[in-house]
Amino acid sequence: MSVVGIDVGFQNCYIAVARSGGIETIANEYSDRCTPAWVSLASKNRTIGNAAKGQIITNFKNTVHGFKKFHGRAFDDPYVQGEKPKLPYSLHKLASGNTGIKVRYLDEDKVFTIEQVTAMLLTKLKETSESALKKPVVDCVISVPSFFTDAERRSVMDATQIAGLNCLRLINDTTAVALAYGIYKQDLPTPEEKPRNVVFVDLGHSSFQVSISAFNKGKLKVLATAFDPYLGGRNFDEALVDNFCEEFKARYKLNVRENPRAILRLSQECEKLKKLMSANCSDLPINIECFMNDIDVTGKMNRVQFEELCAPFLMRVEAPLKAVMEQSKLSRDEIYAVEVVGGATRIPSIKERISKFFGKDVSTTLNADEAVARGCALQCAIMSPAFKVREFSITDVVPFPITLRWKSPTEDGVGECEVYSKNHAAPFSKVITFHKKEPFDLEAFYSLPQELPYPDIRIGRFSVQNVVPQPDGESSKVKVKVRVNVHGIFSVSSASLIEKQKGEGEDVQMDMEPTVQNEGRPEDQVREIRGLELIYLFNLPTKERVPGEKQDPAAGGSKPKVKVKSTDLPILANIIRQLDRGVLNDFVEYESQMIVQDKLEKERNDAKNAVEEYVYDLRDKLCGIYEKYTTEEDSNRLTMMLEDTENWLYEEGEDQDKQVYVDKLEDLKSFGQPIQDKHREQEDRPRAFEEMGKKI
Ligand code: ATP
Ligand code: K
Ligand code: MG
Repeated sequence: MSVVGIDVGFQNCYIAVARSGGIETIANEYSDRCTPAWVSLASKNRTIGNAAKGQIITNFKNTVHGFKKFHGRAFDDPYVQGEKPKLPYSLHKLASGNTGIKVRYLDEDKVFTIEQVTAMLLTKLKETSESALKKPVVDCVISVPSFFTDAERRSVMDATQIAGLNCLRLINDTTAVALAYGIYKQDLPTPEEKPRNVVFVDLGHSSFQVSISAFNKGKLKVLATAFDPYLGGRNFDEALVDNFCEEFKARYKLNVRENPRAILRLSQECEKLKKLMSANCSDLPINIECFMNDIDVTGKMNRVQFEELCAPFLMRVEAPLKAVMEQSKLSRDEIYAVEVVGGATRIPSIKERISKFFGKDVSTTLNADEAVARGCALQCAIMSPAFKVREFSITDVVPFPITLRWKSPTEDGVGECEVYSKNHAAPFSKVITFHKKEPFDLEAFYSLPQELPYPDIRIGRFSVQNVVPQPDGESSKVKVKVRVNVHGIFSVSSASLIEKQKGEGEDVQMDMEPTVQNEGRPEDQVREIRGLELIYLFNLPTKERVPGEKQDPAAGGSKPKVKVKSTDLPILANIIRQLDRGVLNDFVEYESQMIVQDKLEKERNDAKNAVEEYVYDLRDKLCGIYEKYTTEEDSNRLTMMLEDTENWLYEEGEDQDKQVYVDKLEDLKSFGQPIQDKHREQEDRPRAFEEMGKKI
């Protein structure tokens, strides 16, 4: 069983694996530990990662990047609409209203869903892991931003399924970092002592995340998270691009904005310049040859100018820091350390601002690029039976409060209950008891629209079916289990109808606010909501329950146990933005077809390259080491043949089936091999004598 952790970044992906020696970040076929989140579609195949990024200038319309935040988003979402004009490829409104990506693939216009595109990237990361581990990879843990909503998380989960991965957990970026920080620490406070509170900051290419975790030996508890989902390194690149677009317009009369290729090149150069400015205060140049209309352009900038230009973004650093501190109710002197990761925390003035806010130096003890992936791999190792890892429990938080709403005969016709408050512990199950005579719907939604990164607050509708009254015509007790699972996804996971048996006592009604118990034994609370529906809330241990495991409906209650009969009720879920399950299966199938297509295309190319290499190699040797093993006439004839083959490779042999190249190579070898054999014989002879000599 493989243990793999994947950090799927907006720009950069990293993979960490567990091997007997420990957790290791692995490199791809370019010896690069970073795989760019790029996918390029072409007429015969797809290229993904580094190779795709290389296609950006030549095949920009079909080279997709910066798509991570289209997960779970409607096409009409303001963020999607805002991104659209900046992208060199086209977005497309799917029939479901979701965001699709339109490209040319296999010489046809194709629209891929965001789940499919991320699946392509995951396929690549899966293959990279498989070649490092030399075995199939299925199980993995994948990171997502802590602010990802249900729709986004479900969409990422669908992508993992399309790619043939079994994602054991979607873990929040900063939680993965916290795990990577804490699990090796030998000096954490004991469970009885005051915890060690550490702030984790991740500023990536697209987003800014902050969390505070409290550590004790063997566990971490996330206290709070805060974020600016739209602040990242890309804002700084874009500010530079805007600046130079203006400048080049004034100085060279170039309208850069109209030329997507030029914008792409300028973006790449601006990112390089930005990185250089992190290490350098002085004026730094930007030079692009043949930028547009054969004009070479130059510009320069220094750090002070850069900070001025980016002041609006730098100003946004403080708000999430403040928010996370307020939520945690900790004072600054209760913070043990501030650990920063993510590429954009390398910008000096970002570090300065963070350090100034907390009144202490930021720590960079973790690898800024790889900590997330390492944390994911650690989580995977903990969950895997194949590895023995130090016991370490994680309690995460719910980022946005979740409310359930249902039709009710009282009040204004609706009942409502906030089932998960902000920063509620997760994963977490609750059981709610309703008194109903007929089937009913539960609408789940996010309670605070202003906190959500997009305007749609809906999560889904869950219809509890087959509810009937008691034989005496009274309402039945219906226990509904809701859950925020290990991926941070909400669902109404099960429901059961409780039938009163003879001799049952009266319900004891208690009016008590639910309190959240994160650790220790599960504890029940009962409370009355608006005088009618009785709600039981009880906490389950954070460990995922075995599916099918039945809960004792009367477990731990404060009232005497009564005989009850419980019948499972079906739940019909209608989830916002979710891919149709049938379509999802088609995508699984289609992804494997594309994998086969890529493999065939690779083999075809390899066969072609083999012909080309043979031509060059044999030609070299004919005028070198093979010279004395062939007649001049044979050699000339063969050289001619090689030249013909070379020309053929550029003309009608440019684009042939694999077999044509295989046959061609065989053909050439039938002439080359005898010469090679003669040469080897001669080479081997003296060696054989030597060997004999040694024996004698
Ligand atoms: P996200 O976390 O938003 O999904 P990501 O994980 O892909 O994105 P990272 O790899 O953490 O992002 O960071 C990439 C960003 O960091 C880019 O904007 C990159 O330009 C920036 N970056 C990397 N090195 C430096 C540096 N030395 N100075 C400034 N910025 C840098
Ligand atoms: K990353
Ligand atoms: Mg990241």
